[in-house]
Amino acid sequence: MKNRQINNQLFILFLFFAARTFAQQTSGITENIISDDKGFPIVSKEGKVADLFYDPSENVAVIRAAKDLQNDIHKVTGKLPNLFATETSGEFEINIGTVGTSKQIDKLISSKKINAKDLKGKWEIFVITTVENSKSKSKKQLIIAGSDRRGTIYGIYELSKQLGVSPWYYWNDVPVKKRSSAYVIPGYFASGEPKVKYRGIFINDEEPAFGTWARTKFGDINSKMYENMFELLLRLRANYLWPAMWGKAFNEDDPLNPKVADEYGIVMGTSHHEPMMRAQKEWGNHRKEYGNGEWNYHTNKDALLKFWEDGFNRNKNYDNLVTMGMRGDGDEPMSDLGSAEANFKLLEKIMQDQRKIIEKVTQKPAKETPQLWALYSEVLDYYDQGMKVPDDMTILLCDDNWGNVRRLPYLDAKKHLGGYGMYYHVDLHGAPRAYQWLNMTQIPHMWEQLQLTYNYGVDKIWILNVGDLKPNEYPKDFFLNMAWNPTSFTQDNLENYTVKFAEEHFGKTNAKEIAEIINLYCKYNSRVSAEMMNHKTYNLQSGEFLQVRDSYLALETRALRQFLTLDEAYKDTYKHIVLHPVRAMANLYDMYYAVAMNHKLADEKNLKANYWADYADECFARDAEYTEDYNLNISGGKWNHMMDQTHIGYKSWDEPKEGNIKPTVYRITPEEAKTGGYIFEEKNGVVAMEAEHFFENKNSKDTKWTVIPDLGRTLSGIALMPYTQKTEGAFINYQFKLKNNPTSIKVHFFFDSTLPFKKGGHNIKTYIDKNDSKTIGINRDLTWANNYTKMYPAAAARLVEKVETFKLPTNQNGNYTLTIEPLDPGIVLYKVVVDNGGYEETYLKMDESPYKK
Ligand code: REL
Repeated sequence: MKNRQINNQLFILFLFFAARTFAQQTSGITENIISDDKGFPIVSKEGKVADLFYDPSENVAVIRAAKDLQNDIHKVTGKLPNLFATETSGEFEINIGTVGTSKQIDKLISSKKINAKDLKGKWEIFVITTVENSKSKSKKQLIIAGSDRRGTIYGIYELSKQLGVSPWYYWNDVPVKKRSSAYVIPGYFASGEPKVKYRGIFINDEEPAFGTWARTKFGDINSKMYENMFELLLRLRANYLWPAMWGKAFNEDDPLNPKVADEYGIVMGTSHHEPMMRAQKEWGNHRKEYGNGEWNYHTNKDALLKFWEDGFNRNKNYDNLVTMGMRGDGDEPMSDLGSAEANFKLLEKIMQDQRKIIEKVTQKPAKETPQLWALYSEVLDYYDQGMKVPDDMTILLCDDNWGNVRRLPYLDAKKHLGGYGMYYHVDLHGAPRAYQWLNMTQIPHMWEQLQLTYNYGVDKIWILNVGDLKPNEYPKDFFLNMAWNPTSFTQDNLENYTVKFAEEHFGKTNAKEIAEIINLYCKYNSRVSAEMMNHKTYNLQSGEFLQVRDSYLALETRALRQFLTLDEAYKDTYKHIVLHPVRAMANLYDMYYAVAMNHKLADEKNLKANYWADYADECFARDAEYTEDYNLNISGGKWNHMMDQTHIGYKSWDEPKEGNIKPTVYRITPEEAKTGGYIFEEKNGVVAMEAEHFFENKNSKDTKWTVIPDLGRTLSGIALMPYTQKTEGAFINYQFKLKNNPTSIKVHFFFDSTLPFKKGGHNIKTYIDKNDSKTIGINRDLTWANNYTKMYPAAAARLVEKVETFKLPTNQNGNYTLTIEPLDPGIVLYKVVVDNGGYEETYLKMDESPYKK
């Protein structure tokens, strides 16, 4: 008996540790807990649906989220469960509740069916488990229990997500994954505490895109709109928001805003430079009521204190994380008091006074209201110079607006009690150039900087400037996932994260390819932002520009190929988060490449400049079409205006006010056009010259040197035409510069595989600077007698190569002219490569070397 007891105890201990291990594994990226047929039936195979219930005294935010679960089960399975504010008589029940509020959950803790340690006194933790019903052993309950209201809500949304409702269902129109039955696998699933306490976003730089979208869809950036945003935050296990503030006042524009935020359970703040829960715009709105003074603590202290007190008083009953301190009006530095010390002493005083207001309004010590002080821009200097911050206040460190953290706590210094936060950007309206159009951030960089951030003890607040939110869905998702559990991400599992993100949106089949496309476009975009790029960004001459443009076009092809075969249901979502960003940016690369080609060819007075001018114009027009397609066609126009951001033609940090500016291109008239004049330079031991890029040529009496565009493996061919006329007196030459003065040089000539249609074949005379003249037969041996060894191979290669070594004249300072005289008509020259030691066998016969004209 005794032994049995010990065994039982050991077994319970084992279960406990198994559960703990699971808890650790499941924090961050969670395991699958849903099955089609095993465990607790949310909807059974027979079509029976479990009831949902919560305690009548449960927090309104939990009740609201429980209603979402009710709807989500319906959306997924087609069965609408009952939702009761009391225990039901149903056979299977889903019991939703918060420790300390729900009597049922508290009982389960007392009866040790839920481990108290997993929930009590914890921040935003949840447990999902199945237990037997207390009233009848044949009845089962699925428990979603939270340590606090958000813990319970996160548990609810975890179940929703696992059932098949993506957190992004509204914002990315992700289709619900339908199933006829859904069971929760038996087990004890605990989320673990989030490693960062406040995790949130800042809607910023929201005009014209986000703002116009919201006004068109909801009438304003109002509580109807925010409901969707709050829900998204909760579904992504975030808890904190800095609302849009460009000429906007969250608490006044729609007085329901803060109330609704609270009904969702969101902690509200204001941006880094808007203290005491008041938007900067409110100062503009109410200045007169406060005596019409300045935004200056020196000259207008009493009015400002009153202004702040009124604002704080208005919001006192909600869950706030209060921005403290003060900057100049409109996110400017405060006026300089002459010395750094005087500046920060004033700031210290301002914060003390603000804290007095908090104490007066809340009737509690200031430390009981969460506060932050943001070290944005010049404010970091005050901190570095030793400004004193109250112990309980969180110091919000910042990045440089581009995703590089500016300052971290010193590892060996005494830890500031209020802890540290990080304000991070994936969007900027600022210097050196705004980036606001598409996502320009790559996850590996974000991870690298954020793991650094976390490892230096920054874990109280992580807040991300997401701009308009919409084109930044992916980095936002990553940021919030990482904020929940930074250490669950390593350099080796970042790719898995993207696959999971893709899977959540599009299902398993397409996920890997989508993840690769997303990662590649982020990588390409993080090289240079759309707004920063122009026709000079990449090196045209070296082939770099062609390479990056072609890579982007190849990526677009991959995205389009996938789009075409994708299930219809996913097409809108795919357009939002894959196809639009890829094709719009590929088009920009294509456009700037065309502009670069146009400028170069126009400079050379090459008529082909006109082709590239038209090409660039078409790309510009296509950009507008893509924008329109996104705005008007995705999900029936649901996202109208979300792509309104200007992104072409920036001349300073700020966007051109007249909208996208078409890049300047030049057109050449036939009268202006000039050919020849190319002088090549050696690069990597070779001088490779396309045949049409000659220095000089001379026609024979009745022929003309004629370029046959696109003939051959690379650029074109050049020949004396017509072929029926004699070639006497004609020549073409190539000028080049070698880095040294070799005594002899090898030259590779590449011709079209013309057969010896006239007896004796086709021949050229060739020499360098009138020295060492050679006569080369191009095709004499391409005869039937050699059909398998020479004729067919040349025909299949569509190329004839001849190699000749020339003695070089001395005293040339490296400058040479290679001349070719065709001795017969019908010879097409493709390319000439001078080998000064660097020739390599490549199929396209070496990239063209740099030249001047
Ligand atoms: O990106 C930032 O953090 C700031 O430039 C903005 O917060 C800024 O305050 C601006 O939107 C308006 O003032």
